[in-house]
Amino acid sequence: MSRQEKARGSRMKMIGVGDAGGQVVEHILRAGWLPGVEGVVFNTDAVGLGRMQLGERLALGRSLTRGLGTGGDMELGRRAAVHDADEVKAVVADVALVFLMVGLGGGTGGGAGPEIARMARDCGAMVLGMATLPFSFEGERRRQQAAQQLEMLRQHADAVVVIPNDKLLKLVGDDATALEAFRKCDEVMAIGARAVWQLLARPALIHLDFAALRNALGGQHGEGVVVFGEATGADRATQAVEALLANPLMENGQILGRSERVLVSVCGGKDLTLGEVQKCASAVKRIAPRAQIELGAAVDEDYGKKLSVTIVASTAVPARKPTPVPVPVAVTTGEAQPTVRPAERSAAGTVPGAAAREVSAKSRPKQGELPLEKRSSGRFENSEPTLWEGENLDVPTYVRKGVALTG
Ligand SMILES: Nc1nc2c(ncn2[C@@H]2O[C@H](COP(=O)(O)OP(=O)(O)OP(=O)(O)O)[C@@H](O)[C@H]2O)c(=O)[nH]1
Ligand SMILES: [Mg+2]
Repeated sequence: MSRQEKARGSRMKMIGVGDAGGQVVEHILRAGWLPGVEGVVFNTDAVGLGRMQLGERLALGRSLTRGLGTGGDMELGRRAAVHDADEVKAVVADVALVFLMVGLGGGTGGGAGPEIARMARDCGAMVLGMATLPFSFEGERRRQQAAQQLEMLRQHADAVVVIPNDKLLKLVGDDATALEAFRKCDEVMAIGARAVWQLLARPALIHLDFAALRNALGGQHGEGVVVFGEATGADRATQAVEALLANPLMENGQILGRSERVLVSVCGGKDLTLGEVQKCASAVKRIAPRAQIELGAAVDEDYGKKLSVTIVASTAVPARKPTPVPVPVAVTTGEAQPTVRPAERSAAGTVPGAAAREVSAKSRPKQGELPLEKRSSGRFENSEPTLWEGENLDVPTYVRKGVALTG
């Protein structure tokens, strides 16, 4: 059976690699959006893995990292995957389609992710990568590392949907917490995966085979955008498209004007008509005149009277923008604040696009030094630190979190 044939009607898995990838998989499992699709999370960081509640959780490279994560070291992440190749292959064996979720820029998702994609393809699976690019405020080194990782992921996956986190700030606004921003990233990736899954796993009204899917999502594209709109009622097709266009990520439709390829996935209940699908497709075509459009439509009985239209569009490679100045490290001179990872921040932690905003003179913390031991960034000691609201993400998680080592 060819890989293409296997992609329909056979097993699908979503695999999250690293902390961000794990969060996305957990989000999808919790929402129940991809019924029947198994979720697996690989992480070199035992603490991160322990936070996951759903799906199969597998430690990667434990003997290399002692369960402490890679601290942004992508070569260590890559070696961890190679070291545990047997475990990875056991997960991807007999799987037809793998949704591989990673947040690029760190060591595990970005380093191990492309290796896992390669192994999955070697085992005969189709691999659809869904990857985020770091926020600008995460620093130049992380950005460059993410660009390198994206190249590798594109080499090994059949197709990659790339979502730049910076774009998602439009959805949450400057006042959002880091946690809200990351949950929005999780959601956007989940919506993209669901749109593809619906076309492959649900009865098709307009069949889209994997070759067309790969055509729509693959290739050397620039940025991606995943947007979704849904509606019920008499004119639900038009209204679903209007809801989609109202999404800030659409930039009033301009993003489609710049898009080269667009996947349009229409889904509805049993009463979905070809006329409605046609209406959605024509509306997208009008706004994306230069794009090659791949259209698929599926029937999902659970939809009832609802109709949804999701687009996954990719634009040409954008020009590089100058990188903003990194957020300065500011600590209060009083009691030390507990350190938390970005994904764990509570409502008190704001999105650092936000963090770079002016802090009122009254609340501005004084610069000072905490009476802590010097934290080593290991091999990144002499390079630009990856700062997150004053926290250096290159410092191993266990050091940042003050986790005591045993054995
Ligand atoms: N969607 C999402 N993205 C996140 C989250 N946390 C971090 N990120 C993004 O993902 C990138 C990679 O970070 P992590 O996933 O924490 O890194 P990792 O893959 O676990 O790698 P190491 O921790 O360096 O071993 C970051 O630079 C952020 O841009 C999250 O909870 N959700
Ligand atoms: Mg991690």
